[in-house]
Amino acid sequence: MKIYVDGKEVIIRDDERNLLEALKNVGIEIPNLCYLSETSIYGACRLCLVEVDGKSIVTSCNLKPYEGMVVRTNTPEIYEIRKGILELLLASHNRDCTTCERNGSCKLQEYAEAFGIRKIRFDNVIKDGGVDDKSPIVRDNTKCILCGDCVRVCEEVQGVAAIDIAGRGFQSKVTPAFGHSLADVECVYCGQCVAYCPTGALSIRNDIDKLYRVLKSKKKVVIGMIAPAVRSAIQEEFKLDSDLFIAGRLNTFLKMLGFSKVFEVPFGADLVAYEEAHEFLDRLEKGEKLPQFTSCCPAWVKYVEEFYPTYIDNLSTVKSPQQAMGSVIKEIYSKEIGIPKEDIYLVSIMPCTSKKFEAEREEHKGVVDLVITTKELAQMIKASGIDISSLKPEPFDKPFNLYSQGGLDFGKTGGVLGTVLAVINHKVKIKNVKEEEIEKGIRLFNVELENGRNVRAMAVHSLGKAKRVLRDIKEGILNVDIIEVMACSFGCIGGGGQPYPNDSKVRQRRAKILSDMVNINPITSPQENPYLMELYEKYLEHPLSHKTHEILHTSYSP
Ligand code: HC0
Ligand code: SF4
Repeated sequence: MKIYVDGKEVIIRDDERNLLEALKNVGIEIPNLCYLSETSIYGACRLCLVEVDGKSIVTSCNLKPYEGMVVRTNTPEIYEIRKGILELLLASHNRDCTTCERNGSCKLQEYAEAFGIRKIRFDNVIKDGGVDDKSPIVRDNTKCILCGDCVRVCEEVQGVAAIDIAGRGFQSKVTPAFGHSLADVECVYCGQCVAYCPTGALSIRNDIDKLYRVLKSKKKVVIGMIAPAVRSAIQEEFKLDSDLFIAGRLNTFLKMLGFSKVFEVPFGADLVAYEEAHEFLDRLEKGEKLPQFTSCCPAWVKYVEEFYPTYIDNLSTVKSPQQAMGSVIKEIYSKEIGIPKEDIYLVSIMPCTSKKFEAEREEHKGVVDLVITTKELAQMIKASGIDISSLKPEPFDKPFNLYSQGGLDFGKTGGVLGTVLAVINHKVKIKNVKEEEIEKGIRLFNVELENGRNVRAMAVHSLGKAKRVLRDIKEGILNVDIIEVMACSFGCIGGGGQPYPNDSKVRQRRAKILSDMVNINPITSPQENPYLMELYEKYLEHPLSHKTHEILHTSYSP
């Protein structure tokens, strides 16, 4: 379709959702603070104004483009209105920008700068509402601009609806029911509300100071482990392109900081997939607790516990790679190196906010001592003044430095399932796999085994899609044997702890970066990981052994 924008002819797709998105797709970014392509259109901020021939000044988020449309996006009138809106927002905004967690990555701050706002004509009246920091997700209502993005993401994308807008007029605020803390409601700490919040109203608990304190005291041996998805995104914080060696550089940095060893969480992913594949084959054989649900995503596990407790037994009892590997380090590796586990301080570096919650769950206490996010690690690098791209990448430490392709692929949707299938293929041989996209976010795999058996496997990303799948299972419409669920869309690469922006477009780019890293690895299945096999031989005996149940398995609470 041909339209005219600021005097220029522009070709846009016929099926664009609205003018705002159509213009974005041809490189014209209309200012806005509340538009998300992932959710319904809300139209709260009124910044996305354009002037259209025959219509005057209108919002572009709810305007369908049509053939021959004549649009002006940046007239002096529009500039003035936008500036006025920003001033009004800032007048009721807590402007402690220098100490804000979102300083430098806040859209409101970015627009205030772009529109040259130096003085605000109105008094600064800050809404009270207090700060809720009882969970890994920190809410500060004094910085909320009521765009509603968090509410829509939580309800429409995640199917949780832990927060809503309550009250009227100036007293309106985003809050969990009855003014509770997020720590006391059904929130699963996926951090997707934070990923899409344009200001500092939602942020992630920052734990860097804790880590510095431990490093400073020198009382503990600090060991780190880096999750798969961190390396797909951290370079964004430094405006660098993808870098195949970034993980090695992160290792070098952590060693310079005082870490004694740094391991690869993808090793833990191999370990989990190996154990979980055997658990699945066992359930399949017995015909019980099917479909088996993966359990490595803590937000998904909490979702099942909160909303579908009758399906708790379907969750794999294998711990997540973070916790399984943490247990191996504390229970086995500590003895190997002759250091009491109490003297080890284990830090995991994750793209995920819910991993902070997972490490603090009662049953996992004392295993992973601290979880920091991709963004927190990037912040530490920035504070050090070190140019990360100039660091020589160092190999990770043995014996947890090898992993299969799938071990790294865990970081994106389908990775866990693919690795479990790779283990099965080593044992039973897979003859054929037919893939079908049921809908965006839900893929079904018909797996034909050489022994004549068929396995129906499913990979789902975002909890809203998981909700649909669970409903279909409950109603008997869907019949599957094993399901991988990752709470964040596109998997961990889109975790709440990843850099901003963290939207679908960025996530797709991260998926490609991770695939490139996966594809250069010659180890195709966990069984080919020599250190993993050695771990079983020396300590764990065999999958589903008494020993693995002690160290690698867990239970859940309704
Ligand atoms: Fe993930 Fe994981 S893949 S959840 O996204 O399973 O956070 O990256 O570390 O534990 O391996 C996150 C990423 C992990 C775990 C692994 C799994
Ligand atoms: Fe909703 Fe996830 Fe945010 Fe909790 S962390 S409020 S579940 S989007």
